[in-house]
Amino acid sequence: MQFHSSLTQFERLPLTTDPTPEANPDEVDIDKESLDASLIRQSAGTITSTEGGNSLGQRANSVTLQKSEELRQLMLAHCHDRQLIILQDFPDPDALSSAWAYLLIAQQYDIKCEIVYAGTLSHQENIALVKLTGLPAIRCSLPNLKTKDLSSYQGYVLIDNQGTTSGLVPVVQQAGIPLMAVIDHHNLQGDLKSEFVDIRPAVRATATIFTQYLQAGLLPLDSSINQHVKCATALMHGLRSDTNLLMQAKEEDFMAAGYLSRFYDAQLLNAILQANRSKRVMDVIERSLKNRIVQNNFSIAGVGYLRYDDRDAIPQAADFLVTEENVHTALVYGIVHDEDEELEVVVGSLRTTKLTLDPDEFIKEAFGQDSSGRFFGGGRTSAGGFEIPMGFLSGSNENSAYAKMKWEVFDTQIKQKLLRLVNPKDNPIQSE
Ligand SMILES: [Mn+2]
Repeated sequence: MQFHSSLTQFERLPLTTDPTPEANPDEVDIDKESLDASLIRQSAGTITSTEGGNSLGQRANSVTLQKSEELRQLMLAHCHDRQLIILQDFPDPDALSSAWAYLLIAQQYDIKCEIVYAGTLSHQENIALVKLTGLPAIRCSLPNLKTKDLSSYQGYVLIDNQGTTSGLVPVVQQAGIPLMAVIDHHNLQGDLKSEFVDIRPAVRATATIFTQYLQAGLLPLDSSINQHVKCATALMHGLRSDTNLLMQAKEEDFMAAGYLSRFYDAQLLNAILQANRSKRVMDVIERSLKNRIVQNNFSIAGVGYLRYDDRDAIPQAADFLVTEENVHTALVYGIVHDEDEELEVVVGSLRTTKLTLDPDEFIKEAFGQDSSGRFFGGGRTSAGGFEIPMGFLSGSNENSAYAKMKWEVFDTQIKQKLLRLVNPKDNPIQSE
């Protein structure tokens, strides 16, 4: 059973309002340059760029029109279906808002969607986002999913993930529910058999892709409809948080933000961003500061044990540590304990401002794969994460000597694996 995913969520807002500005590394161009734009328009049928096609880059525009039309066809073919939209176990604003946009598009075709995730919303801003906008995402733990009548769903959809970060996916697969659509901007994680695929690693946020769908006419936003305003606000939040407050945004993301700016509610967004950190999250950040070691511009900190609900403190601590002078990469990790299931997992986050460091490569290289060939983690531009299940060693922490010893073993092992890459003298695997 793979309750915990091999990747963790990567999308976080920085702790300070002063993140290091950075340019973007070269990336794979997946646009279909060779496609004749006029042909695409022709095949696009009823899809028209209602909001000024010349405002988007030509190539981006043609990919958008083609994908929007494909998605429209998919929805037409599945009218009246019930679908599960599965998010990563710990969904972020990009995933949540994009899923909501999918749900609203699908509603027009009488497709009933349920947005589910297995873990928790542990970031204070995510909780605020869901509460303040009424975003219809539901926690569905693994045991919960097993009690559901899965045969009533005709398909499932993966948004802002490719199934590798959700514990729910194996269960849904086992139940024989077909994969309808995958819409994501992370690097391709493996073979996917899906009716519709739109994976664009060059785009900074899945919210950008969805905004383009809306703009292409899949759901024209209307500022007199409250739900549209709230969804636009959520998408704006998702887009901003995945682009480091637009600092890593590219033209397409800015275009999308520009479009959303006509509909979103700035006050509502402000209220979401005002959400405060809990004391426990602050304590984890404090531990990361105390425990950090800095070597070769890498800041590495183990923070010990955390409750499941505070898991998000780890990426927030990494966001903070990477802001230190002379640090380009921060790695923070801890043992997350799930009281309900007596499960423990080592969770870690990486943040980098170093253009030549690929978080996906770095984490895969550092921690390798489990016995079934699954990587313990991966990443996208400037951020990455990992999860290492502790299996048999989980629990029994009431014996404090044992708990302490267990932490020390994991702490030492993780540091060893990281320092192997951080100190190129010891090992020639370079990040340049
Ligand atoms: Mn994302």
